[in-house]
Amino acid sequence: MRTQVAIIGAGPAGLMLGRLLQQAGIDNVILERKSADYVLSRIRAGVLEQGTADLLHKVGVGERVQAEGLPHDGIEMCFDGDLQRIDFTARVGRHVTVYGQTEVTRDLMDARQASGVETVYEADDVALHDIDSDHPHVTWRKDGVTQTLDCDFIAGCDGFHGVSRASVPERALALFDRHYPFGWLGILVEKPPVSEELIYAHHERGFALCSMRSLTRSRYYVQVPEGEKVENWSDDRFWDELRARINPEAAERLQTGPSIEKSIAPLRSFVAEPLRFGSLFLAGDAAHIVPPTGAKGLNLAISDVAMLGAALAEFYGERSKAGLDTYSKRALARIWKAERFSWWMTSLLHTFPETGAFGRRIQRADFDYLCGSVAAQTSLAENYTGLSLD
Ligand code: RFL
Ligand code: PHB
Repeated sequence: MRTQVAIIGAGPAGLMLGRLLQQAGIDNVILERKSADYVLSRIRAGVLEQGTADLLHKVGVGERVQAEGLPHDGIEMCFDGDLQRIDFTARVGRHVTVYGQTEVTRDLMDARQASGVETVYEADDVALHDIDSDHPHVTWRKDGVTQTLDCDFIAGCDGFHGVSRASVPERALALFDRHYPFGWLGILVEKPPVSEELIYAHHERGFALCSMRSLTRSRYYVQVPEGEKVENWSDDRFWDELRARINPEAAERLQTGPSIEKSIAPLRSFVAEPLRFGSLFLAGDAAHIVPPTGAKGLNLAISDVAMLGAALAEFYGERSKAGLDTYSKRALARIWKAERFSWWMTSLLHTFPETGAFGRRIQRADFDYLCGSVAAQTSLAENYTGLSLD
């Protein structure tokens, strides 16, 4: 088998890149380790930057996000019960859209299937070969049979635990990593959200987030210590903890019910540099991880492939390597800004076992500064709604 671009991974990065390439007339095949149903069952991100929603429209899959996505003009920040709204529209004239990652993935998968472009699901033992040459190839096993795909380029869109980054020789990558000593326990519940907008709450008991998937389905998170087990959290314990951490008016309004999903996600910051090794390009979680506090992971995956897709289109359309040669540098410049913002939101809103009373006073000062400064609110709004691609 032969294609122009082999894409590893059918998450949002791989599927969006596939769509962009298809629209530019570039042949591509996606190889995904899991089944389509499994990919769609992962509950993850919920907030789309304006640029992400715009790109869904641009590539012709914007119908559902337009009809079902919830435009949000701001967020509520809460510190020990005190509330401050950050008004995105007033500060930067932009908004975000609440629309689940699962739905983004479904829209892209449906469009891909309808257009007949090849995706191989349940591809076992995907392996990358000759990535330091102009003639790489990929092998995998399906139903016990080994298959080979020759290509010009490989796009590693296979997430943090994928095979692509692991195929680059160790000496060729610099890794930057920050570990946080806590995770997020999240639940999904078939109840209307507690508030029209998301509430990000700092409390001495720990961080809490009130989010949503629709007007009838809510997503809530609480910070839990590293190593905590989901089995230790009955629904009742979760609701009591959430109520204790958010502002009293919201706690009073909160509608609880049986959880339909409950899981713990670890938090980390991570960047691998550079994003190119020979004919392999890394994009999305394969190259970087942000803690979810800034709602940036999915959006960064999409902005990476927007740049990579344009660079590949330039290569095939104009025979220019300029975009491919600068992809890593351009994407990393934006990635590090999102890393900084996600780290800052995490630092402001979580309790850190080691920082003590001084650290808490600094966090309070950071929150008070945000409340009193239009410049600080503008900075938050600019980053949260998404920086431009350049
Ligand atoms: P994905 O989504 O992990 O997709 C990678 C795909 O590659 C496949 N794969 C392989 N395929 C073939 N061979 C192999 N060897 C393979 N190894 C892996 C996998 O099965 C998978 O299908 O990466 P991608 O496309 O880069 O997308 C990144 C996003 O999924 C991620 O950044 C976000 O979910 C992060 N995130 C959030 N991002 C936001 O922008 N806004 C949010 O509100 C937000 N909330 C979150 C989040 C992530 C969370 N968790 C669980 C980590 C909330 C949570 C709780
Ligand atoms: C979510 O709804 O899952 C969500 C929203 C905002 C975040 C993280 C996760 O910052």
